[in-house]
Amino acid sequence: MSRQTLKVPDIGGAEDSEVIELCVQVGDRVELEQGLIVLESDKASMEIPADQAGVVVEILVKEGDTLAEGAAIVVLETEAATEASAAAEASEGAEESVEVAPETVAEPAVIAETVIDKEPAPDTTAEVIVSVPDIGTPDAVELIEICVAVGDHVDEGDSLVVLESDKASMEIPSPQSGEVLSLAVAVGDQVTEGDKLLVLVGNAVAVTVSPSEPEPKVADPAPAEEAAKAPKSPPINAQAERSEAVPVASGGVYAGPAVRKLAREFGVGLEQVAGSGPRGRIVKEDLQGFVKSALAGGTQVGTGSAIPPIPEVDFAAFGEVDIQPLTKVDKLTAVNMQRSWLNVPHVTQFDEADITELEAFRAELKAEAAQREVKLTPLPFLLKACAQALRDNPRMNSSLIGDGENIAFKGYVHIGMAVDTPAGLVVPVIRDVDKKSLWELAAETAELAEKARNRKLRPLDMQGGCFSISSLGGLGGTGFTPIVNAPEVAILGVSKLAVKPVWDGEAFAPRKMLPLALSYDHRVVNGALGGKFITEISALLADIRRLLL
Ligand code: CAO
Repeated sequence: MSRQTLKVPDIGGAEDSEVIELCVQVGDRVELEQGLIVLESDKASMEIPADQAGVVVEILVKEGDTLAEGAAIVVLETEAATEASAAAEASEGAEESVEVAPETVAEPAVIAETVIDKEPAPDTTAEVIVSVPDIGTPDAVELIEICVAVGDHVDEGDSLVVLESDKASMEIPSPQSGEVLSLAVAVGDQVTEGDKLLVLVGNAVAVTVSPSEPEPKVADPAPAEEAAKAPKSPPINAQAERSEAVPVASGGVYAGPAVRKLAREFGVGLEQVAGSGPRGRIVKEDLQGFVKSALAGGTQVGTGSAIPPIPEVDFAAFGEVDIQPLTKVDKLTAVNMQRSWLNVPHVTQFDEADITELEAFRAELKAEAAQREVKLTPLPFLLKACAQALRDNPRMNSSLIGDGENIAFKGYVHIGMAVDTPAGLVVPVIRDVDKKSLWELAAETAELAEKARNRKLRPLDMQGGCFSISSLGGLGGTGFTPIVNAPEVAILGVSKLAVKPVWDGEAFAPRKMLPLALSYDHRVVNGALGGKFITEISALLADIRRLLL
């Protein structure tokens, strides 16, 4: 028997990280790689695993302590000073790479960036390995289509494969022209940035894809600027790799790798589980509680809460049926909608904006729009009006923080717009709407809608939204109640304008009336604010000169 003090390893420069969770107690037996504590820096939380097995005899830290590399965490009684620990001691500090079993590295925040170095090719038949480029997420995504076959000639920019993440489908273009020599992937494979896709025989430029210095990535829903601001971490050593840093809110879920692994084993989607840990972190007990209540309620794990399931019906018993698989986007939309519908107490408020003058102005701009090669629909005006109303009413531009104790007021105005595509509903986000002109917004909305329909959106294009607009005006209908795109707190639904007789004090006049429906999260927005907000939007649309005020 011997006693070993386990310390904080190299955590990639994240000094002064706070202990937010103790995962063990005195007397617990811990296995190699089992989480001891969870540390949280301002960029990420990370579970610190045991680098040897044994029984905990003393815990040297408590929640709230701030620790840096080298700080003592626990004292373990290990079974004899094993060769393994002796070897570990001997190699302490050595920066050699260690193979890590894939399941022990759950969604690492620190991933290898790839760079493409272009150099003149020594010969014209150089083999070129084409790998998955930066796809804006460290998570593995599914390869759903291979657009080329061995022997095909491709030009630079031609689509090679299509990847589908939880958020979007994206085509990966060829970095250069050449002939496809071999394929390294198959449909259904899960791939991440840097994975080899295929080999081309190039004809002009040798393109090599090589890993560069690891760089921290902050995943959804943190805004892109955050990721850009994150300091470059120094090269991590083997110990730091095993520390399994995870994004604070990877995929909108805040949980450590051990809990993620357990959730995978239970087949539970963590987005269904409420976190009771610090800052809404999902801890093991939350997951166990969720599974217990799901079982007690007679529901299948993975289908949601203890709500009675809709009965299975044999549709074929009543006539011909064609069963088609849902797309990934459809499935994700279903989860998101159900999550919002069940979590957010919705109120929907209606109004009609008199856009007679706006439509006259838009008609006047038709020739100029054609000259600029943009289509000026009512949407850019709606975006502008919403941006101003969001600026004027900060609570509409906020989100509840998972701990239920705090609310985040956003200093930026990024607005999502629902786009109907053959693959399903997607919501690309237009950044800094308040700072853009109508022409810029017209061009950008058209470009994003086009990208959405051609599956060219990147995950980042759909992140960071503060508010959403769902415009069904081009399609018709007199009104609908949109579902809030949580954690946003409100969404504006727009229906088709209709010419209606409106009393002007002396007579009825024909006016172009635009039906608006504002749904909001009643935990954050009360009826008075909802009313004020939609009235302001109507007023801005009725007299767009007010957008200048
Ligand atoms: N009333 C009357 N006409 C309208 C209108 C309105 N409220 N809004 C747009 N139109 C007109 C446009 O001016 C355009 O007319 P012209 O072709 O004569 O110029 C036509 O309808 C088609 O517009 P559009 O749809 O091409 O462009 P848009 O800027 O209005 O909208 C986009 C772009 C991407 C939002 C839209 O195409 C779309 O996908 N909407 C669906 C959103 C959706 O699915 N929401 C549901 C989400 S919840 O299930």
